[in-house]
Amino acid sequence: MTRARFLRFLFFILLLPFALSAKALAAMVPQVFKKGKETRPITPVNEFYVEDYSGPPKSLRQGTANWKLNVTGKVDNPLSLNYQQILKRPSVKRIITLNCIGNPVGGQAIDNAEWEGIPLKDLIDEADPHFFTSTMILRAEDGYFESIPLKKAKHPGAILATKMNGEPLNLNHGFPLRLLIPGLYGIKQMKWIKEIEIANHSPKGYWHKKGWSKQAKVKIISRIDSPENNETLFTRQAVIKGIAFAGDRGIQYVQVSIDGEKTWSLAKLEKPLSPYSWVFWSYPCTFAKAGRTLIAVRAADQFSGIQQDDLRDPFPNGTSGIHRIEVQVF
Ligand SMILES: Nc1nc2c(c(=O)[nH]1)N[C@H]1C(S)=C(S)[C@@H](COP(=O)(O)O)O[C@H]1N2
Ligand SMILES: [Mo]
Repeated sequence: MTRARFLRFLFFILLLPFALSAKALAAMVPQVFKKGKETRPITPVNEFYVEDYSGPPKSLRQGTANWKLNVTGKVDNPLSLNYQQILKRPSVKRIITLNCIGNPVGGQAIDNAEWEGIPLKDLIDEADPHFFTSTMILRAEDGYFESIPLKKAKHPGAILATKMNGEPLNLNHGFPLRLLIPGLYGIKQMKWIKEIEIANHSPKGYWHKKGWSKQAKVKIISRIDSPENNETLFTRQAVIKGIAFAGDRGIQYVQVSIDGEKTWSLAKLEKPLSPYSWVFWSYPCTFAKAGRTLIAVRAADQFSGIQQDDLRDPFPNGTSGIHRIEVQVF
């Protein structure tokens, strides 16, 4: 071994325990709920996964009397809006799928809802940011903080939502106001938001400080929902079904393999509910023989090509690992 290689090796060994403990510190544990066998296009509010680092803030349990949304920092026209003023502004509806960056391959920490609220762009335009500004620093009532490039405020899907599936937001999902920006993982979709500071520096967010991605751009995912892993199928004919999602980049096609990934076939896609929604796919097939059968799925978006199976660990950037299941065919 050369000296340089030995030093690199030593460096790696010495850092290993730190890397492992950093990972433990960074544990992100979404709460998921039992669902029916069929995944529904719009997830009912009470089945929608919940994740936050310390629960809903107590201050909001009493209502919004002490709550305001402030747009501050390098702007010509700082804003301070109470709940009633927010409700009076023109609103839009957006169907947006939310996906936790910690969601494992085949995991359930991804759901879809129709959100209603005010376009983020309108609010930021009204505040009138100074010319050389680059960032929105976000702060929430529970102490959560994040930063997001200011250009994301121009995203046509970005809204500050007051409603979820036609009902006022509940406390778990961010009442009175939460942010949604298509294309980014859940860590950026701030609940209980109270301040947007326009700045030209970008401090680390809560999860970024613990080693998770700064950008949090969603990767392509696809999931098999039916049949289930280890299910026994009593006929050779089956319809394999599931979802695929690529943030705001649109799913172009989905492929299924039933022969241990030797060959792939195109699945049928349903029309997505919006440009920012998951897509339902199905693949009717006949299994060649009885016995243990491997099923896998992969998807492609409109821009970056086919889903890659290289990194299956969600930490630190989220995973696009291929979902594989095994069934017993009779
Ligand atoms: N204020 C605040 N917003 C937050 C969080 C948080 O801990 N505090 N967690 C984020 C994470 S990691 C995810 S995945 C989504 C989950 O949103 P949901 O609970 O509505 O599904 O909220 C995000 N917004
Ligand atoms: Mo998350």
